[in-house]
Amino acid sequence: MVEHVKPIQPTWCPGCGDFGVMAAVKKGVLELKIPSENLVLVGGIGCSGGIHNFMDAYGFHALHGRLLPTAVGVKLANPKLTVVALGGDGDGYAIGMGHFVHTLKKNASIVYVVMNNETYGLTKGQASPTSLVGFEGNLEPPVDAVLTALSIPAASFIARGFSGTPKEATALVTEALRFTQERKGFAFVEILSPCVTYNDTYDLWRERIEDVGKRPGYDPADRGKAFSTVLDVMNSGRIPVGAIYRTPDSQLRPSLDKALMPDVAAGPAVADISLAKNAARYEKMLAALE
Ligand SMILES: Cc1ncc(C[n+]2csc(CCOP(=O)(O)OP(=O)(O)O)c2C)c(N)n1
Ligand code: SF4
Ligand SMILES: [Mg+2]
Repeated sequence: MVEHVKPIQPTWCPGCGDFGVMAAVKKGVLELKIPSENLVLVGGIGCSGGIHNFMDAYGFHALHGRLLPTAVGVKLANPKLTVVALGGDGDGYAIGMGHFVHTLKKNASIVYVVMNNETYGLTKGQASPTSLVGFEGNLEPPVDAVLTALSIPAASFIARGFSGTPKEATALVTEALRFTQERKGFAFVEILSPCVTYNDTYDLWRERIEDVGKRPGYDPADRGKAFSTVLDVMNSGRIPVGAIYRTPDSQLRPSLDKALMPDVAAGPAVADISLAKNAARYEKMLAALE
């Protein structure tokens, strides 16, 4: 018998930005009518990474920084599934940074949502790779994951939203979900998601965000222009948000899942591995070992 486990109430602090991120993901899922049995959420370790417990979908709580290889594995096992990896800035850009870069390069059709609060929320507010100089004694200027993603030629959808502007964040997540449903490749959406307990940045971010799409002549299909505009916005002391880059359809290379499994229904997880169906193949494999 299959047991249906109901989502639990979120355990986040009241006002945590992650509520806005979850609302954006839920709205995107509802808009695209993705049935819960076809949706897999892979959470990282951190306050943010618990999100899969609060939604009606399959969930996997990965090791710290290892949610991306797990999510790619799920997609390759059954490409019919919509796979969304969700974690924090500490999980994704510190211990998980190597996986982040290589997952951008691999380009499997999964969504990656990073809830960036510029701190390690779960472990009580230490500096993370995105913390500003001076935060909790931090001496190092922050990394910018959007610039990192733009520098990787295979990265095909790159966006940044803010949980304080829910309509825009929802539109970005929905576009990312649609992008991966069409098997176009990896969709990366960082959402600025304030930690009201250890780094309350709501007012600062509300004042500082700038939608790159509103700059005259901005073209999200032009990677070079996207890079220089993002830098320009950052150099003016603002935070670039919006649909920053998407590879035009004419330039898309096949995603990893499409290249390996053109037939979406033929994933190894749904293959018939019964003895009756495969005896001849198994015998051939055994003979090859002799
Ligand atoms: C291998 C390993 N190292 C360290 C930790 C301790 N740890 C738990 S959560 C976390 C960071 C969480 O920060 P972030 O990913 O930004 O998530 P947030 O809580 O801010 O949402 C760390 C370092 C761990 N659980 N596992
Ligand atoms: S500690 Fe911060 S990140 Fe964690 S639930 Fe509370 S507000 Fe959110
Ligand atoms: Mg964090």
